[in-house]
Amino acid sequence: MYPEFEDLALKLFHVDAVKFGEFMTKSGIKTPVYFDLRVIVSYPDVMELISNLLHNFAMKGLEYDHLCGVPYTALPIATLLSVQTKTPMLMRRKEAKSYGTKKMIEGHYSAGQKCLIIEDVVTSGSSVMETVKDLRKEGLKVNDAIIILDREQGGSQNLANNNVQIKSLFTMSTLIEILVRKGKISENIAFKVKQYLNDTKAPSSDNKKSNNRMLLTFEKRSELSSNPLSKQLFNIMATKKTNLCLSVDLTSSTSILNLLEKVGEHICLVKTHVDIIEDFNPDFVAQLKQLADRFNFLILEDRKFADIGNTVSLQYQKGMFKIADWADCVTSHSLPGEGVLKALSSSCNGVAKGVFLLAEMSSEGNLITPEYREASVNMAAKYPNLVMGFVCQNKDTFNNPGLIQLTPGVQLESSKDDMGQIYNTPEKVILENGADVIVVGRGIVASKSPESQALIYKEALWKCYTKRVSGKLE
Ligand code: 5BU
Repeated sequence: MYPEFEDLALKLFHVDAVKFGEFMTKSGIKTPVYFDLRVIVSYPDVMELISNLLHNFAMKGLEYDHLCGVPYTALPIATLLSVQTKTPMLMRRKEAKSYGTKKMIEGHYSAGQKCLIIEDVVTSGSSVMETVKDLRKEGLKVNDAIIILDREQGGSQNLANNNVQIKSLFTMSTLIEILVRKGKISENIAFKVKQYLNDTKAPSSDNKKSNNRMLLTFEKRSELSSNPLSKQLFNIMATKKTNLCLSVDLTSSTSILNLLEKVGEHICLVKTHVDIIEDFNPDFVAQLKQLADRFNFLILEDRKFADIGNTVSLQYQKGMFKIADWADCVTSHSLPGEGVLKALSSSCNGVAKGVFLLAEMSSEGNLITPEYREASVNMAAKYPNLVMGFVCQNKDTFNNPGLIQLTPGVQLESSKDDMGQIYNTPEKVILENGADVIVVGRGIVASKSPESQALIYKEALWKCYTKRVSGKLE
């Protein structure tokens, strides 16, 4: 072993890029080892050592026209290597912009050129694959990835299955071996880490299909769901063959009821904003519920709760709307923290009610960040009986196939309104972005014939869903 590798292993240990003890992973599993290579940006000598080793060892013999770091941790390393080797760099956007036309890859390139991937840590290989897929979509060839650490949990095999070969500076075993030899960790710790890594192999890309919500039918997902109302909604969709949610943004109760009378058979869910109805009254609610029973759809009040728990509890149960009495489910922001979910779960008098938590919005320039989205999903995991799914725009928001992705901002053509709403097409939101239930408002409500338009949407949406679960996308 070259001494530079030992030097790097010790440096990573000393800057706490690798830690041993008892940690909790994002998915709530205990782990005896923890990597956070993000800290290396604070240590220029470590950055320099890593890029030199990648250059002198991992990149040797590979052919490439471009370098592309997997966002974010590998970006500065890719930059150093780009400058060092005078190789142009490409950058992949981590977040797809919510509207259709925005480029995913920044930089100048032509189809057919080769791109080498740079990544810090590989576990299952899925982050590398996300970047590879976007580059390949642009016609670039991607055959190799260079990695700082391979955790040996199945990632290199998964990537090889997808024609990406990896070269890593360390495998987990070599890193552990150096740290034991240099007296930094005990044999006992090394044993525990190896055992943990063996027991927690990442699912192989083949097995993963059986748990991939993009490929599972609503019938199957109903079985996998632990939330009673999600189960019910999955079953309604499967039975009625519709994943259309109508957003009835009308201001008179009669116009809402008349519209639902006409389109009730085409929808799985109706979404209301009760506070815009000028003549709201208890009789409206009674008739709405009758229609829901007759046509077999659920009622979602898009209340977007966003206050402290106590106030939310009052807004949910009291006032003139008494939402808890009639809505099967509601939408809520996660912004105030868990209190809002506590309030909504304790306000149902034992009757199963659901919440769709906002993890993203469809409007241009909204302030939700990837970190906020992730924190919302983590918060929801503590309330599995309450949270039915997320209002969001991207499939990466969550993986659990028992949860439902509700996506607004949909029309037959991609466009925008003049107040910041962004519309994507059924194909885009279902096939690429992972939408399960699709919210359509003005696309139907403002059309000359809402009844025939609802049928057109229902059929277009269902066609995309069946194509998605058939797995024949590319
Ligand atoms: P539209 O007419 O299809 O634009 O109506 C969309 C509905 O979905 C409308 O009631 C919005 O309040 C709701 N909505 C949205 O458009 N975007 C979002 O991110 C969220 C809700 Br959350």
